[in-house]
Amino acid sequence: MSVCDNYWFLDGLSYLWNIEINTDMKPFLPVTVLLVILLIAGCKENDEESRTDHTPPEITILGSNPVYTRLDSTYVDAGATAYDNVDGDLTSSIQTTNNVNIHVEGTYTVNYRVSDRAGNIADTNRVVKVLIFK
Ligand SMILES: [Ca+2]
Repeated sequence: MSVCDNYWFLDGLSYLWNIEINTDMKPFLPVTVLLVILLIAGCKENDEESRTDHTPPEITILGSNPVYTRLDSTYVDAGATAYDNVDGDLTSSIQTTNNVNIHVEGTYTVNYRVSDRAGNIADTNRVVKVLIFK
């Protein structure tokens, strides 16, 4: 019985190729199956490793916290960095929510949120106070 049957159609002409496993190669089949099983087992081990990570990333807020800024000035957030015990540098994955309205006096928060591959979430805020300086 053939293991692989490949049909190739080229330029309107059909060519039929029957590739059968040579009887000389049959002893290697169990080895191939074993290698595939080992590969799958290896992938599962990696999954287990990421599932045992229960430590959330650490977010470091850059610059001042809180920040005091003048009404109607320009607020440029200094950002944050994130580092995880397993995934390493996650700074580029930080989701920043910045609702500072520089034209309305008040206290605002800039939120930084990041998750590692295992799903542990880190969440931290910077306080921004928009003030009228007299
Ligand atoms: Ca982690």
